[in-house]
Amino acid sequence: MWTAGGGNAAQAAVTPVPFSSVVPAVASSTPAAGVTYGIGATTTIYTDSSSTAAAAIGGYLAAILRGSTGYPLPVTAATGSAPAAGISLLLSGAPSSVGDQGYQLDVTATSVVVRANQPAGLFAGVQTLRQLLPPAAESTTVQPGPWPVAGGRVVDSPRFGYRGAMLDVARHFFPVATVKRYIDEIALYKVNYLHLHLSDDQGWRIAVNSRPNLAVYGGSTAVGGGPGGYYTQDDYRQIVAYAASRYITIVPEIDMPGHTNAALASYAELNCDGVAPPLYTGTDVGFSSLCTSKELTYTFIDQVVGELAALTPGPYLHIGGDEAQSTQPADYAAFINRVQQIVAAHGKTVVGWHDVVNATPLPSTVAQFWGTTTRNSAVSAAAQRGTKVLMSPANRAYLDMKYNSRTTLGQNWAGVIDVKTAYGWDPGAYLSGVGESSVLGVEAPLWTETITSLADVEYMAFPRLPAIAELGWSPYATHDWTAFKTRLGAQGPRWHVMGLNYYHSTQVTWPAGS
Ligand code: TNX
Repeated sequence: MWTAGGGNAAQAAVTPVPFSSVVPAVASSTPAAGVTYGIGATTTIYTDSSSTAAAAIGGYLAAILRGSTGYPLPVTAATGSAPAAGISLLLSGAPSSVGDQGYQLDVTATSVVVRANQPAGLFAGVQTLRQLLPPAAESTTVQPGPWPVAGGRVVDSPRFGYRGAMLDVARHFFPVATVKRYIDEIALYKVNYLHLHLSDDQGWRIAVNSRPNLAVYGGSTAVGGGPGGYYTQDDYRQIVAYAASRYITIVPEIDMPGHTNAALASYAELNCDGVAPPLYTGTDVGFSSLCTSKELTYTFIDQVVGELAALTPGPYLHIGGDEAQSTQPADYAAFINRVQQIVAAHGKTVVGWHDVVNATPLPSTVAQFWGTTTRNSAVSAAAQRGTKVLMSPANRAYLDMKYNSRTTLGQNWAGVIDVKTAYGWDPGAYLSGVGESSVLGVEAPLWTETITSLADVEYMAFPRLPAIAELGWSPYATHDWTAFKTRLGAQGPRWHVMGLNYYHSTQVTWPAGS
């Protein structure tokens, strides 16, 4: 038990959160028994004087903690490399082994020091620090405290470079504020990519200046016939910038050649017969296709990809490619091959659902595995030839699957997925013939045929998203369901404070207050 000293008379004894409670599990840690740092009214946040990014991360941390502690928490440039008393965020002195995304955290009785080689690592270290504080630290109103942080050292870095979430904004549209909130929620678990499924049969959600009908008409409805919506390019830039401030890269997806009814309805000339179909608000898949034999189709794709690439600072552009059941296999392969060239010409790396391995993937093309088996000969053959695979097995990582038969939201075509199932697999050894070195990372997709609100998104993502995030970040040596269900449960009181609408899975050990 620890009681904060000086300056705050009304402090109750509070046991600091142990390093073993952090999600994703940290790669290594050495607790210092009996040592505790306490954030207090005079705490200062020092940031590396050479880095505006470090200053921004300090400002981000201060903004979170000012609300709950009520302390001023000034953010100021660190002088020299020796850590002052207080909290320091430094881009020096981290072991090179933590790479670009990892960090070292040292907590003594007088200081908290996060060291990293790159700002992304500092940001990750700050997420760990947040989780080491009591859940009340996430409150937006002033709480009594105290604000202890357990003493010792954490040295932490990710297993995989890509840890993603996907949000389908096509089946139902979600406003910018919802996407920003989801970004904040996934950042806490060191997720560093957010894939946005921007188009599908039921809606086109991004303004394309050269093709205005796509958003204005193609975006005018949704599954079930709602009003739909779309992001203006300014909206989209805001999302990209907000994500970047949380060290999350947006991966935009335009799904093609299937899943394109909204586009086909918006421009008649995209159809082989020149006739635009009506808008579609059902949930069938596999009925639509761009006209792969028309030259105009590729001009269209070049315009769309060109505008999207210009809005995308990140390396990846996702071309979908799934469930193209209305496109002949030879036409599909030729189409995907040509679209890969278009994406490359706009300076981006292609990601496609794993169906794209049926074409000829460029050496850089990433295949996103969404199958429900642990054997896929086309994907493993591609991996043998060098294709990198992003792991999203639908019966493990799909956040739109029901938790169990009583879950009212979601689907069950890939099975029901409670937390133990979501957690219980090894991305580096899951797919036969696709070894760790072929795996780029993991992604948890949330399809939204049945999902219509932020509350729904949260309910399906939590607590499974943190489970997938841990598979992506933590060394497999830390994998342990018994430890995980307690570590994950400790997030419950935090989500409660954040007003996050999570599913209270009976598989998880939730403490009081969650
Ligand atoms: C399959 S997964 C789809 C999506 C659906 C999803 C629903 C994939 C690449 N395609 O079009 O939304 O199932 O779970």
